[in-house]
Amino acid sequence: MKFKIVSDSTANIVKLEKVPFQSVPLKIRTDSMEYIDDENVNISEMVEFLKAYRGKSGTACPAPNEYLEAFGDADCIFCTTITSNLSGSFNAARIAKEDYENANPGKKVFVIDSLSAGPEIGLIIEKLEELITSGMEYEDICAEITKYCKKTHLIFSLECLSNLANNGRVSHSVAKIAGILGIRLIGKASNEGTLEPTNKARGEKKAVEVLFENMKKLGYKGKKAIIDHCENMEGAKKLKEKIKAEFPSANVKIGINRALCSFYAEKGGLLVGFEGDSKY
Ligand code: X90
Repeated sequence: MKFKIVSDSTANIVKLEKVPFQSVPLKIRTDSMEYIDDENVNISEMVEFLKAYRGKSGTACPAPNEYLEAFGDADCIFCTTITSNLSGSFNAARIAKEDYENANPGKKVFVIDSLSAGPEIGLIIEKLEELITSGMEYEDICAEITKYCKKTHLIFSLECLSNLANNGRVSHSVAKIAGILGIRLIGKASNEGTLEPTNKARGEKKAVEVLFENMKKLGYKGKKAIIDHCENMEGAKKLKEKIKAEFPSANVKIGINRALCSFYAEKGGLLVGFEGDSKY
């Protein structure tokens, strides 16, 4: 059995150690530039360019044939996508699954709508890697990962929501909250896979406190967490220290937002995926 994990690039994962993996890039477009969200994009340069840029910009999800190509010739594929509520990526992956299974009888693709973005998808992918490596059967992995997805959460702190608002992913009134200098909008991925504001915080220190409080409200008790930042290593480190101070044995990793998540989370943005209580 040849297993493969495929994800769109919103997972912020470029490679995996133990299982064949392929990231399918989304694209970021301005009037003059196109950034393909793969391992070659210079993210700091892109973020700097976008900060100064005043024209129109947007993003595009992969087409079904890009997913098909990524599936390659594997027998059992697990494919994760950003929330279907904010992007067409899941739909494209679902079409690719139909085509792949029709063209290759006996082969299977399990598509997972993460109802989230960034490091929560990262957690799901790392769990899939663990389950596949343990030698579990395809059907059992499908059942296990479905259970796991109920316990993972995403919260975030954003300094600027201009790109989210300009591309219709949040209302302009929500975006305005974070428009004031020094104010961060804290929120979470709702169970429906939308962006749900929960708090406002003034300054990084306060933002980190609120993030940690919110993690605990969602049932975080020192298990696995991934903090993906956009040009904000300081904030990510502060949050990690806070978690470790209360849960010394917690497995907390810091990563970076790749191009798509950086476009929307913008400079200073922190996305935190973690294991907590069951969502429903
Ligand atoms: O199809 C496309 O063009 C991609 C559109 C993606 C839009 C949303 C990206 C969000 C990235 C920002 C904060 C976390 C929000 C999570 C809500 C579920 C990350």
